[in-house]
Amino acid sequence: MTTSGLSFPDGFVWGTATASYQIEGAHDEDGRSPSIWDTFSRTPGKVLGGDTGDVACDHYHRYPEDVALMRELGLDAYRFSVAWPRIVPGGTGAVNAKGVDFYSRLVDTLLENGIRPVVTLYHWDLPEVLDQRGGWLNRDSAQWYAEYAAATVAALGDRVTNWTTFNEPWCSSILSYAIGAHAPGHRDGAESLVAAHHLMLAHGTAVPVIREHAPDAEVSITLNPTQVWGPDDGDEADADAVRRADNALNGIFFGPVFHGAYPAGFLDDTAYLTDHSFIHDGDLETISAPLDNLGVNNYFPTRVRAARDGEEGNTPIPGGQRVVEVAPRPPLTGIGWEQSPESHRLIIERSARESGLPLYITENGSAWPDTVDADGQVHDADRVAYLQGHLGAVSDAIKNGVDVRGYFAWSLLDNFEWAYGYSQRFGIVHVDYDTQVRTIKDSGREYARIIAEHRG
Ligand code: IFM
Repeated sequence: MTTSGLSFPDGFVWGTATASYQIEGAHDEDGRSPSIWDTFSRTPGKVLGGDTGDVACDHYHRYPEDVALMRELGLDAYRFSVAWPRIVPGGTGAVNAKGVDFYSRLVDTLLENGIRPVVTLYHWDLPEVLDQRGGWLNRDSAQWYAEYAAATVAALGDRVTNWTTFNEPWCSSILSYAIGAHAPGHRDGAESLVAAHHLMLAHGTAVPVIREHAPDAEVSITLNPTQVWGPDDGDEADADAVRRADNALNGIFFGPVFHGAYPAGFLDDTAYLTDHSFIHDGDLETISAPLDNLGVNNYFPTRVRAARDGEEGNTPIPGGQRVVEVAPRPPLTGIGWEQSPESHRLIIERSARESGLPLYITENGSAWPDTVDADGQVHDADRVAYLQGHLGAVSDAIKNGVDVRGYFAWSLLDNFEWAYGYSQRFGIVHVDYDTQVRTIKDSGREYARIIAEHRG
């Protein structure tokens, strides 16, 4: 596919993204305390192959080499997350100077290389000590988080101008507390609603705190909305299944964060789980604090239908009792996710309508079973095609009037893919986990070519 017909506005930001636990390693160095992912990955049966983030890509020690790779690729920006257990190892209280120093050096190195740091404050690595105090089920988590955010922004806010409160709170709540696939691995629908609410409360509580410490910065949240498709057969039950799935996947965050209310029907649909007494007066005003932009992470659409006579639903999403999630349609990526540039465009357009804000595509990418060939190169033609197709969708959304200001490929490096361990490679740079040798894949070179072709 040629990408010359794609169009991106002047100043469009080209970047890549990573997350602390997925790449840093150095799990017990310089005062870092364990996170819920250290505990979860050490729990037998939770992560494929028993893999952990103990070493990961050793980015903690190799960040200068990784920044040099970014420069070679011609990136404008690098989106990374800060590990709360490095900054405040006790969860609350004392700030760890060595942890701060690591991110300070990383930020300086990026800036010296002309790369803008785009920082996420929470990408799933809650300090384990806080989980022992109830984690996101404890309403105090909003204050714990705001304190941690204040310490981090106070330390880096003189140089970092783009702050994101949370990455994909859907994963830290529904996937982690209802489905149980992510840390802390609970399977309780009611808990997942409490966690989602407290994550949003933490977000809304921290927004003014971030602004206080970095008055000129842009503040955002990154959500992972997904286009929900039903059979489109005019069947009322199927339409209701789509509505319920859409509320539990998208509306649960779009509603409170951008409209100051949970989506229509959601509280009734989930009343079998809880009386919602965790929602206090004033919470929704706090949660809907004005933002400067919205980060959108999107990889695939979701397909559902209604359960038929006597059939059970097959998904534990809250309010989804009669929802059946159906198989993705080919073509699939290596991890088994449906490839659909059309759904990518649709969800970008929806995100713009819901938020009324400029957007950044803060993650998009695909996993494939890459190998280094005899020529020393990684010929990942499937990832190249996915990248071109999805950038085409971004360009189409822009042509349709959406204010998309940047795209961050997931991911800079192959890394620890959560419950899949190291079995899934998302990087545009290959990592040999035995030697830590990095090899730019064909997709990385194609991304660099597209960047050069379209740079304002
Ligand atoms: O690896 C993850 C990332 O941490 C969050 N978004 C989705 C990616 C691929 O699963």
